[in-house]
Amino acid sequence: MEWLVYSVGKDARAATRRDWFHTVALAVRDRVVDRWMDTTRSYYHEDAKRVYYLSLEFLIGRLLTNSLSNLGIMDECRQALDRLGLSMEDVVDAEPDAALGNGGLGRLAACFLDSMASQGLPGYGYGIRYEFGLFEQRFENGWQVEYPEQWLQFGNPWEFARPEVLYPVQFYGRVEEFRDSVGERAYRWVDADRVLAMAYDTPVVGYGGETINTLRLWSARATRDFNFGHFNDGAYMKAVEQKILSENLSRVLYPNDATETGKELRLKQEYFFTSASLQDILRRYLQHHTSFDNLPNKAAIQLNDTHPAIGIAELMRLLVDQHALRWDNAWEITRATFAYTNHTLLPEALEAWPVRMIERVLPRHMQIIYEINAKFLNRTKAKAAGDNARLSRLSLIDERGERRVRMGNLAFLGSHHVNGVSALHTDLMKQTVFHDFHEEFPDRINNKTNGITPRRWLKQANPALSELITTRIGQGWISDLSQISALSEKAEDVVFREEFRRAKRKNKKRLAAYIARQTGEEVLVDSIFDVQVKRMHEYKRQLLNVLHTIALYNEMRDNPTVSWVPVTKIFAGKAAPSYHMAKLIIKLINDVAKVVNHDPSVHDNLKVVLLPNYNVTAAEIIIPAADLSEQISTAGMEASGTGNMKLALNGALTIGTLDGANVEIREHVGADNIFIFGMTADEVNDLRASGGFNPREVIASNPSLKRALDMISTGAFSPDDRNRYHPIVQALTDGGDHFLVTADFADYCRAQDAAMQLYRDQEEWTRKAILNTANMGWFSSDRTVNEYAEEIWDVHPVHPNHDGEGFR
Ligand code: CR1
Repeated sequence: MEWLVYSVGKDARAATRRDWFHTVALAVRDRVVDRWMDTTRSYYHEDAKRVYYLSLEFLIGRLLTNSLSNLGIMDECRQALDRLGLSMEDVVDAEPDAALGNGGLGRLAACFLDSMASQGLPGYGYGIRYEFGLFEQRFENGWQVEYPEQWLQFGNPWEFARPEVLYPVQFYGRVEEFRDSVGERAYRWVDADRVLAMAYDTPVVGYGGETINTLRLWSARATRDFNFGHFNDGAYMKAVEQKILSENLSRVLYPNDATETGKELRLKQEYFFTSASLQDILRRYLQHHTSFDNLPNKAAIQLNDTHPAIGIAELMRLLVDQHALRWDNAWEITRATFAYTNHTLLPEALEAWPVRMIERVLPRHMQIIYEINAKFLNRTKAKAAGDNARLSRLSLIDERGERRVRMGNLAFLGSHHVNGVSALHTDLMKQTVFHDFHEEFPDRINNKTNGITPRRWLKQANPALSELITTRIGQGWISDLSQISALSEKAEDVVFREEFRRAKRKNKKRLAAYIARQTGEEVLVDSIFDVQVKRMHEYKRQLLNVLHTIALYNEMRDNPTVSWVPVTKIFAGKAAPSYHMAKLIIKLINDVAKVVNHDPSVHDNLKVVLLPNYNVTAAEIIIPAADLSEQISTAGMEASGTGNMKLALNGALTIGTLDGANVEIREHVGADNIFIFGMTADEVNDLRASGGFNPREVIASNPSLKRALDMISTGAFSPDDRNRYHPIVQALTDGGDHFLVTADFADYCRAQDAAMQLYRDQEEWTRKAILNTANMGWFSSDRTVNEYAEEIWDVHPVHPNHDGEGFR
C-alpha cells in the first residue's frame, strides 16, 4: 500500500490494474536491490572472470511472476493481494510482454540469462533498449497487420536508468594517418558524427534469489554539442530533427527472423550496442588492471550470431588506436576474448554488409577488416599455394558481385571457439558454410545444444504439472532438471497417469478459454491439441500442416459415420512484414479455419485456430496445454529449435523430422515416444544434389494430396478471390517445392495417423507423455550454460556475500 501511494502516486480507490502491477513490481524490486548490489560487489571483490553475452535480441517476456517465483515469495505476494481484495492473475496480466526479440535466438538469450543467474555465474547481457519491441500482430480479414508494440508506454518498473553510464559512439567521418610518439604509423577516426549510448539496467533474478545479475540495454541519446550548433544558428527545427535521427538508433527492433536486412540503420544498431558494450567492458576491466594482457582471463565475450561481430574490429580499434597496443598483441587478446555462436545455415540469413556501406559508416573498421584479412590470407597462401578458389572462399570479402564483408567469416576468425546449437547443426556447419574454416582450424568448431529454463517453462507456465511433480519427487528438479528422470517409473503408475492427465486437462481448459477470448472459437477440450507455434517461415513448413488439415477435413467429410478422434489444430506465429509468402500462409490458415470451423458435416471433430500475436506470454498458455508438438521443418534447415524442448518437457508428444535438436530429443525420450517422419538431412542433401525431384509426379500419385492442393488452387477456401493462393500452389508444383512439402506429405500423414490412433488409448498416450517429461532433463539451459562456462568461457560460480551491509 505504501508503494502505491508513494511510488505510483495514487490512492487505492483510483488505482487501476496497471497501477497495482506497478505497485507490486516496485515492492518486489526493493527486495532485489540489496542482493543485486551484493552480487555486483562480490564479482568486483573477487575480480571474477565475467561473461558478456552480446545479443541484438532478448525475448524476456513478463517479469513479475518470474521474479516472485525465483525469489520464492509468490505465496506471500498472493496472500497480500488477497487481503487487498485483488487477484494475482489480474495484476500479472497488466504487465506488458517485453518482446525485444524475434524468436528462438532472442528467447535463448533470455533463458541463458536465467540460467547464468540461477547458477551463480557472473554473466551480463548486453543489448539494445528498443523503444518498440516486435510488432503486435492482428488479423484483419484474415491478413496479418502490424501495429507498434509500445511496451514502454506506461513506464517500466524493472529498469534503472543510468544517465551517468554514457559512452560516445561514432559514425561516418574519415581516417587520418599520423606518426605516433615512437614514429610508428597510426590512425585516428575524425570528423565523425557522435551519438551517446545510455545504459538501462534490469536485474536478472536467479532462482533462489542468491545471485542477481544485470541485463544492460543501451538507449541512443543525441549529444548536446550537436544541438547547440544549430541553436546558435537559430535552426531549431534542424536541431530537433538531428536529435530524432540519432535517437532512431534504439527506436525499433528489426522484425526479421532468420533473414538478413541490408539496411544501414541495422548496421548502425549493431555497431552502436557493440561499441558501447565493449567500452563498458574495458572500463570495468581497467578498474583492476593496467595492462590488457589479462583481458581474456577476466572477460569472455559471446557473440550471439554475427549481429555483434563488428565487435571484433571494434576491440582491435580500441586496443590499437586508443590504447596503443601492437597489432599482433591486440589480435591475440581479441581472439582469446571472443567466441561466436552460429544460429542458422540459411544463406539468406548470413550477414554480408556491402564494403561500400562499411567504408562510409565505419571507415576505420573497414581498414581493420582489410588488415585482418590480408594477414590471414597471406599466412594461408603460404600453406595452400595455388588454390585460389579456396582462398576466395576463406576471404572476409565476398568478391562475387558487389563486394561484401562476410560477417560469419569475421566472427569465425576473430573467435577462439565457434559453436552450433545442436549436434546436427554443428555437423552441417562443418560440412557447409564453415567447411574451409573447419579444415583450417579443426579444433575451433564445437557443439552446444540449446536448452530452455525449467523455471519459466515448467514451474511458472505450468503450475498444475509442476506441483504434481514436486509432490512426487521433491523440488530438486527446479534447479537440477536432470532429477526429473525420477518420474520415469511413475509412467507405469495408473494413479500418477490419472493425475498427469488431470493437470494437462486443466491447462487445456485454460487454453480453450484463451482461444475463445482471442478468436471467438469454441474448441473441444477432449480433442487432440495439435500445436504448431513458431515464426511463419517456409522452411518450418506450416504448409505441410495445413495440407494435412485439409486432407483430414476431406476424410472426415467422406466418412461421417466413422468415430473420429477429434483434433484441434492450433497455430500461432508472426511473419516478417516483408515476407509475402509467409503472410499468404497466414491468410490461408485463416481461410481454411473459416471453412472447416463452419462446416457442420465434420461436427466438432476438426477445428482450426490461428492465435494472434504469438509472444512469450501466449507461449506460456499454449505450451502446457499441447498434446502434439509440430516440429516439421525440412531436415537440415532448423538449426535447433527450442519450442520443441518446451513442448516435450510439458508432456506433448513430438511429431517431427530428424532436424535440429529433434534428433537429440529422440535419443533422450526414446524412439517409441516420438513420431518421426520424412526425409533425413542427408537424403535432402542428396536429392538436391541430384537436381531435385518432380513434385507434379508426387502429387499425381497421392490422391489426398492432389485433392487438397486442387481445393486451394481452385478457390475452395477463397471464393472471393480464387487466384489468391496461386503463389503457394506454384511454389509447391512448378516452383520445384524447395522445402519438400509434397515429398514428405505421405509419411507425415502416416505419422499423424499413428498419433491419432495412439490418442484413442489414453493410458498409453499418457505413459508416453510422462516419459517425455521425465526424459527432457538434459535440455535444461542450465546444462547448456554450464557447457559454455566450462568448455568456452572458463568462468566459475561466485557466491555473493549477503551478510555485509546492505543485506535485505
Ligand atoms: C534457429 O532458427 C534456433 C534458434 C536459437 C534460430 C532456431 O532453430 O533454435 O536460433 N536462428 O539457437 C536464428 O534466429 C538468425 O538465426
